[in-house]
Amino acid sequence: MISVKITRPFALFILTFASTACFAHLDLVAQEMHHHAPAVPSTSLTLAYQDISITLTPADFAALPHVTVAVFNGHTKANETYSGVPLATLLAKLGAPQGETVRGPLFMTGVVAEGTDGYKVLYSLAETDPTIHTGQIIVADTLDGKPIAVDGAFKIVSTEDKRPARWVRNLDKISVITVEP
Ligand SMILES: Nc1nc2c(c(=O)[nH]1)N[C@H]1C(S)=C(S)[C@@H](COP(=O)(O)O)O[C@H]1N2
Ligand SMILES: [Mo]
Repeated sequence: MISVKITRPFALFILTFASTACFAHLDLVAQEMHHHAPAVPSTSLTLAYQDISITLTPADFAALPHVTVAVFNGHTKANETYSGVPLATLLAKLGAPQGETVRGPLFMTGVVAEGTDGYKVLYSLAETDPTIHTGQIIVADTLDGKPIAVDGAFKIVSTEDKRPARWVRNLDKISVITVEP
């Protein structure tokens, strides 16, 4: 007969660990599923790079040159037309590296887009740069000609994403970061 003796502290440790892992998983499921949990509408957009930070109001933002993109939302299965400002234009205001200056270690630069609910996604600087990557990434302030409204003043939209998981609603912060492997 093989008998395995588990001491009480060890059993407690296993229990704690297992339940933490389990709840961490549920948290991920919740993030993925409850897309329209009560959200705080974004009312401004802060752009940050190194020690530079710029905050734009919806009025400041509306005054910038806009582009329009037509996308298929793979989640709602609807065609959508967004109008907004290319992310590259916003990053240029911060003096973030772009174009031919993006070389070597600068390819380890990321762009984090965050919503008022704390939902965050990572784009790479290279994919935001039209001289490097195809497709468009814009910060939209209108959807089908109307303010985004229930999803806040701003939403980031990427034309190359089939599933809109990186289309952060209630967008209120964009940070340029160096990714450390
Ligand atoms: N702020 C915020 N944006 C978010 C999410 C979120 O939880 N919070 N979920 C993402 C996911 S996983 C999807 S599929 C889409 C769904 O948004 P839609 O129903 O408006 O298309 O929003 C994305 N943007
Ligand atoms: Mo999703």
